[in-house]
Amino acid sequence: MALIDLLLDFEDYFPSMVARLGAEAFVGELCNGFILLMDVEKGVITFESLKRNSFLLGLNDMGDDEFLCMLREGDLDGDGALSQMEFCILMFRLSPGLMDESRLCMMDYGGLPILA
Ligand SMILES: [Ca+2]
Repeated sequence: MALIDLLLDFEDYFPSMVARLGAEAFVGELCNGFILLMDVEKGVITFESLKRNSFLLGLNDMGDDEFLCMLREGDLDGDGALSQMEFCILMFRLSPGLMDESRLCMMDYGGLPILA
């Protein structure tokens, strides 16, 4: 599956998930996703951990290029890995319909004005 298809799937998927779970539970789901994908020793998602754990999320047909693209896209501080905050922000950014909702969530998570 190409990354763009994946993103389009997310876009369809997330708003309905938010509607079903509520925003708070949705953030919890994202955090679960992060924990599944992260490198347990480093506490962040790296290229290696993403590659190793992506099958847990059913992303096993993604290629190296797509993983790198996802990392580059989400890595806001340029350390080459995704922190929990970076991962959640990336997931929200993949779903434009959630912008208003995500701003509210981010305020609960430290008030970062990243999506403003
Ligand atoms: Ca980073």
